[in-house]
Amino acid sequence: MSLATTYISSLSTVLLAAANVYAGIPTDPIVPGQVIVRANTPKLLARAMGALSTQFADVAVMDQIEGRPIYLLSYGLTPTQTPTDVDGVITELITAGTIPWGELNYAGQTGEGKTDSLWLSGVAIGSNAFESQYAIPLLGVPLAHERSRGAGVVIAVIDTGIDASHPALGGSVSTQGVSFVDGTSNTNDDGDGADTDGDGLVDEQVGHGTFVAGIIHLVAPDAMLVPVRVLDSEGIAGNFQIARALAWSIDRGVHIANMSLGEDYRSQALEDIVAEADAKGVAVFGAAGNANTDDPREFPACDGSAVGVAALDWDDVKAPFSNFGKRIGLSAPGHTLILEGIPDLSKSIIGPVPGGRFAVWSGTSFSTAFASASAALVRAQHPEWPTQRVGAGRIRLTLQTILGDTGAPLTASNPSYGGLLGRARVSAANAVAIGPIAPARGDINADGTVDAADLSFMLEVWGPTPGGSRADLDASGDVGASDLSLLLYGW
Ligand SMILES: [Ca+2]
Ligand SMILES: [Ca+2]
Ligand SMILES: [Ca+2]
Ligand SMILES: [Ca+2]
Repeated sequence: MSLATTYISSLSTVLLAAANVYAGIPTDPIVPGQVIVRANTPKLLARAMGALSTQFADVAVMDQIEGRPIYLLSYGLTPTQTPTDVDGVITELITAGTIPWGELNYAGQTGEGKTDSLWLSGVAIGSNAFESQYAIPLLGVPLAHERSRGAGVVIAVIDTGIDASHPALGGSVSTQGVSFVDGTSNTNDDGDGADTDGDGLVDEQVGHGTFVAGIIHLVAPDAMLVPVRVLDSEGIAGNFQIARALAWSIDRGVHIANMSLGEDYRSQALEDIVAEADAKGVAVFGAAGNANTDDPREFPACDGSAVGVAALDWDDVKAPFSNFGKRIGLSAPGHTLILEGIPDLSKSIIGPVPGGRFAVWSGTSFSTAFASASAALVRAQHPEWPTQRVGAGRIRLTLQTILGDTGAPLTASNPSYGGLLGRARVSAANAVAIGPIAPARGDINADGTVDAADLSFMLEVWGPTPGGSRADLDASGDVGASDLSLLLYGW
């Protein structure tokens, strides 16, 4: 399915039940002619479509979030109708109890795409600069690696795709990702040569997912990354597809979902799936946004079931662009110093971009990657989760609490933002200092050695494991020969 290529702005009222009071006015564009509804039975869906058909032409089901009764409906508009005319019908359907909610399909996007922030590459920016960027010693990553490298943790990178061939990603990208962009299975971080959002920039967010993945891999080198391509080459997707991408990640058995994107419309579709993720032990990390504001809020960052991440500079001072607010969970580095067009590489966020290159960039997308990867290091220390004490529904909160309690305090460096940048700036070293040493890759039963017991566990679950398994060492969705060779490598 291709996304609508034209967008219109609207200050429409939100189409939620009255209990959901929104804190600001959404500025993200509506995808016209599309409405999302939850209809819990086929009969109720038919009733909702019937009601829509009394006022709109060609009402049809375009798509469904797999396994959930959440539908994307299309409808035709006459020249005198506007997309928000659907509002009245939705309100009636909610009042009648036919559907619990319905909403227009707004677009979400990368914070960087929203502010036309582009990555900057150059010959001087190489792998050495990448590996030694300021955030690495600041977070104590080398020390953290003595206790955890993220083995056994699977992270969904819900983004523009990943260039898995980039040397900086070193075999960490699963071959079995998914694309919701163009109906293909292509998860590469590719452009299409077209300026589909009409902002004058062609493919301005190509490289975003690769850059984010590179940061995650640098911090959590033994974690496996699953490319979940949902943002187009402009960095945009409708919130139906964003929610669907997270639902797919849950079903795929990931532990962490990195969502370096946001929408300032509070989508109930996304909120439902974020709540499901949290209940099932999938920790969602969302970018705070790059508009230096707390209103309107960005979602999923400000969803109470997700971890919102703001961006700081090299001195733990809030990045000028970073959003803030009481709903933000954590902060992490995300600011690059550029003077007269030249980046100061000692004060830069550096990541891989397609074509084997490296670039500098600024944004809360990247602070989100540092935070989610630090969480992956902690998650790897606890292969026993969920347990009775840390049930699935407490995993996200436990990770957030550990990172918040062990991080660097921010009030002294940010006196004007007390309590508005999350609990702390993440410290990977401090976060893993309090838990056990994480098992190595291949130590499936987490007893400290890779041996016959792990092999026998692997052989027991040999074959497809679509919902995830600790024996699926390369996060390919099945346990097979490549997992066996990784296990033997660590023997
Ligand atoms: Ca564009
Ligand atoms: Ca494009
Ligand atoms: Ca073992
Ligand atoms: Ca496998």
